[in-house]
Amino acid sequence: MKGKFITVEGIEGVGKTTNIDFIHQQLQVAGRDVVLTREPGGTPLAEAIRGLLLDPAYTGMDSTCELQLMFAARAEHLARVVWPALEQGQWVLCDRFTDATYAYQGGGRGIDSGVIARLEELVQGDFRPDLTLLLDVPVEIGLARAGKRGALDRFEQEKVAFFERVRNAYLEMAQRSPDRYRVIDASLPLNDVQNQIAAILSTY
Ligand code: Z5A
Repeated sequence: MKGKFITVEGIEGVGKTTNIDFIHQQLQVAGRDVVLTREPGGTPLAEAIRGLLLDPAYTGMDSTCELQLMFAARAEHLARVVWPALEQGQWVLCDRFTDATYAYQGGGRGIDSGVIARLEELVQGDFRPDLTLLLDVPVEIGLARAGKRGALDRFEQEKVAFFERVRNAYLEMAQRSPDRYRVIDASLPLNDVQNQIAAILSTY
């Protein structure tokens, strides 16, 4: 692929939405032609699947159903948005990707990582992000920030212990893949968080 694939990850309320426009802007200033997208979602069909996944009406959804919906949305997103953009030399900045599946469906729901790896192989082969920015905060800070936003989606209704497992899964992935991951202390004031991001992007 000619372009670069950058993903942004983290637990609930960590500040991805707040920072992704900043990251987008930094990349554009550096002269990159950037496609900004998200998972689950990014195409009309994948956004419809996102609607099912987040809808509190489906609280208690079977976890393997949830896993397969994540990968169904991802297959569509990769085929229609991500791979064509990268082939044309554009950079793709994606709000969450497969690491979120390992963190939420693996760490959070307890699905065996070998099962996730088989779907990963089916849907994306050996395609992986070039760079992953992990915004990290203690769970209580993330949930306190997210709690100010009003109605909770299906994931946001989970308990603290779920998000602790998700956070630990992310930190373990970051430890295992130091070349791809950069961990950002997102508990700091926004300006300090964005200074960390800018420093990372300036060396990339
Ligand atoms: N999911 C999954 O399970 N498996 C998968 O494979 C994938 C996803 C791809 C939707 O994701 C759900 O899908 C997600 C995991 C699951 N569910 N959860 N949890 P999402 O990314 O769309 O949803 P989200 O994690 O809830 O993201 P969000 O709602 O966009 O939150 P955020 O982006 O991390 O936070 P924010 O809205 O930018 O910030 C929250 C508040 O904190 C806001 O008021 C900010 O002004 C404030 N904030 C941000 N930074 C700071 C700092 N530094 N200081 C003080 N206050 C701050």
